[in-house]
Amino acid sequence: MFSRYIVPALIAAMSLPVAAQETTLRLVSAFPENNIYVKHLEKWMAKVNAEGKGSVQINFIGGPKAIPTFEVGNAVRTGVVDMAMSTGAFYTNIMPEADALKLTQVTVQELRRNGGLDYINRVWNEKANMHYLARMTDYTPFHLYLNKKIDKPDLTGLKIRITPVYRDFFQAMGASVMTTAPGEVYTALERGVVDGYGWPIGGIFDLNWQQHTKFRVDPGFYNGEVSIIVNLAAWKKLSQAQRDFLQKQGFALEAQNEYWKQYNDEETKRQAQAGIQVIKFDDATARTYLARAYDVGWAGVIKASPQHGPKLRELFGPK
Ligand code: 173
Repeated sequence: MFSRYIVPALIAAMSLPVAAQETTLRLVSAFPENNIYVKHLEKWMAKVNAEGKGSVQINFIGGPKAIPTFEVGNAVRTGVVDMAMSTGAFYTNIMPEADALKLTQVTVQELRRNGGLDYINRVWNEKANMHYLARMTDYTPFHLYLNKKIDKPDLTGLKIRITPVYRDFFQAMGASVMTTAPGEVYTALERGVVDGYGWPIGGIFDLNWQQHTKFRVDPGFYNGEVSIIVNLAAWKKLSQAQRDFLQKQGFALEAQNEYWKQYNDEETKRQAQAGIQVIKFDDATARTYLARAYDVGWAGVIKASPQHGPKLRELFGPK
């Protein structure tokens, strides 16, 4: 009689203090809400919240209307939010090294094997107060999109919308440049404030840029990086079990990166169907174009970070 009721109750009571509480982390996106990366992220968050009941939950606050694109890095650094989906180019105001992530020529899985991700995390911890949880894009080149025709890699007289991703490369080709968040590209194109823009191969339809895009320049260059970053204090405050859970979810997100190959193929076709013409350089010009992209890209990173740039180059380079 006695033990049947009291003992289980005692055990339950004793186990209470050691059972971790559920923690809800607030996440913002630096990309606008109708963008493909947000859609991809939403599926992931649904899975995290389903599997993380009683442990970790993610509360999606919203996109740049909640926190402007170029402020998101600072919001994560200071703990205004716990997590964000962003790209390094949006938080070079915190650490110039962030923009180097566009220069990886190996997959994130290889970076986890070769120590590249550990190195990233050391720098991100120290300089940005962030844990770099997961890279959710790979196999995603950037392109130059234009409304004026060119026949060689010379952008003299053209004004191009950029982020730090493209700055050194487009300027090296003579462009004048204007930095905007993705959310302002449509208006800049519509008003003819810019003659073109940089963006990955996929996603231009999300905000209707195809309506004001005549040409895409091939080949693409670099490797678009979108990732989940976590405020370091919020990360450390989690229990070991919660961290393990969230990191495992991060690995699962990274394991989906092959998805972008198919998506990017579809987007290439969709651009052709929308009447976007391809400006394709001959092989020799394309080779020089690409070599120049990486040369000026790395020169920019190494100039901005003589301390970490050379090591990142070693870790990010082709195998
Ligand atoms: O806004 C951008 O063009 C940009 O920097 C970027 C970076 C990664 C993925 C998509 C866009």
